[in-house]
Amino acid sequence: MYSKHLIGGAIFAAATILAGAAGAQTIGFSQVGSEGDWRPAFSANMQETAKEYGVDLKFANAQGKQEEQLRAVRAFIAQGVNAIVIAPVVVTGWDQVLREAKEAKIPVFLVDRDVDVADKSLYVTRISADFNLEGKLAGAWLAAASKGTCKVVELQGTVGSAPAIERKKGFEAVIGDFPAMEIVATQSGDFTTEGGKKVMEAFIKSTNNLDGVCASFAHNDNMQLGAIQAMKEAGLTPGKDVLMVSVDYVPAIKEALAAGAANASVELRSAVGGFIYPVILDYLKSPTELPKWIVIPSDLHTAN
Ligand code: GYE
Repeated sequence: MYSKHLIGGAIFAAATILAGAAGAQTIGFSQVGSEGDWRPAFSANMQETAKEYGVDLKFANAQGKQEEQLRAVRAFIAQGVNAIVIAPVVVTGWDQVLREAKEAKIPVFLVDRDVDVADKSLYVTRISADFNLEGKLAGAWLAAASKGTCKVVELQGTVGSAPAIERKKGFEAVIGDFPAMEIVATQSGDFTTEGGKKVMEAFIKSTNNLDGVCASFAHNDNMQLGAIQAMKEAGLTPGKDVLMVSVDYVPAIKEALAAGAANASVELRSAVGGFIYPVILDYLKSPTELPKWIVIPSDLHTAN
């Protein structure tokens, strides 16, 4: 025997599904890849929150390759999705495919990383953190922690990516004000733990065990975690011998902060579907001109 309650519930559920189906928006999301710990957390949040907003999300993982992203975006255009979301691997090479989306009248939203296009009307808006500010926060923390005297090794993110470009610029802008602060070695570790480990191993060799080096600035936590491993293997004490500052604030760096192996991390929020979907859905309901950048705040976290 069915209770009234159960039947009522079933009718409500059916109505919700129907309403959802009638109004469901299909959104194609071309994601960078699954490098590091931050990116998969961001992907998972985008997939989970899509359900909450009744979005039918077509998710494409480009495995770090721009060609894959171009293919995915063209496939979304061919499928006639309602909107396209792109987290672009690198800033260049987007003009043509964005023109194709515009011709197909499919609005494009950038998330996380940026593109470098002359015609900004090719996308509606970008919803992301301020990578330049993240670099500045890291630089300002280090200037204070080192009292303005510090030789820095830098582990850069993916070459040509917006966060690698902007975090470096922001960091340099701040330390440039301190005559006794300088970057003595810099190399890309491609935002991965393995990449960071290799780069730090090379720095350890080229600087005679980080002799005179006061800090490691990594464009993301995963590279810093790799660097921490490399330093420990070389008998060094990260967090003490060398100040460790990075970006993302993933769970593993929180552990390193608690253990004293890392000193500071700038948080890049990964649970941002709740910022992103309302912007897209409101726009689809009534398209209006939006600011070209909707900024998600960043926070600095230190060990104590
Ligand atoms: O910091 C890094 C990821 O694009 C800002 O990409 C993002 C960066 C993030 O690989 O961990």
